[in-house]
Amino acid sequence: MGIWFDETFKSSRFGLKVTRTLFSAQSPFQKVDIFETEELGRVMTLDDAFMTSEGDEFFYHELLTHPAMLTAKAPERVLVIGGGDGGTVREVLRHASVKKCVMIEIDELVVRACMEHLPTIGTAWKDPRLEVRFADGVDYVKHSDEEKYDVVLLDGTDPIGPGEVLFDLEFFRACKRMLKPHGVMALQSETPLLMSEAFFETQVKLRSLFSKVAPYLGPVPLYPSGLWSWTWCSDTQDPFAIDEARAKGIVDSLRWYNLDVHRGAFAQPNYVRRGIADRVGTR
Ligand code: SPD
Repeated sequence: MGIWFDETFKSSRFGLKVTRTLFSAQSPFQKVDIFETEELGRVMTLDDAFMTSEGDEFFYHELLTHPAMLTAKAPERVLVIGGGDGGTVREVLRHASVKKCVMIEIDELVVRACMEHLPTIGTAWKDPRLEVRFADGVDYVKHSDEEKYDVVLLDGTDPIGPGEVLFDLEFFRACKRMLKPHGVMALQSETPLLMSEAFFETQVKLRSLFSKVAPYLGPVPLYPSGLWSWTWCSDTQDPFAIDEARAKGIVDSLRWYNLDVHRGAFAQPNYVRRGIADRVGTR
């Protein structure tokens, strides 16, 4: 039988056969584990929930990053909240327009463990445009008086326990405060299937802050249900107005994202469309 690691989420369970434990420790914030698995290579869990795997991380990180980056106006300054495995900043730094990427991660142990054990995910740690700070992202966006950002990406954990604050209206308002007027924000917004209330409530909150809010969907086989969502927000930009010239320079190096995938991801399935309309009315 061997050893299995299962994530139990509500009354669902997804498991992977583990061949080796590479890292296991308790940080001041959470339990951090990194395993070797047969199917998806190295996998990180936080508090026993799957966060990323070598085998499927490209779905998540490419979809969190490129829709926002390619619909913002040649972004130079990018803020990433969370993202301790380094996958999101790796995708941000593919964009030649970026001069500065600040990543605010609360848990230094996660970054140190990922640097050592997940080097295929965090391939951009040494990029001179990247500044990693170990600090509370909520506190940063609420109180920082630093220069604003063209793109803000929220790569947090689930809205359960300590991660709940990352889905608060006041947190989203503070993130918007850190955006330039033409900025674009994107965040992971959970599974619209098994976490439908969190997904729909997030849509409602964001609609009270931004004039354009567009959820988009994609697969993340590692996460509960396998169907994941991200949400794109801006006051001025258009989620379908992709800067194709800039996209050309990067899509060949990607595994999931391309312009057709972008357009398809933003197509709204009926139950998502109805769920939003029921809560906020049609727009
Ligand atoms: N259910 C897991 C949701 C986790 C979202 N963040 C993952 C971090 C990957 N960089």
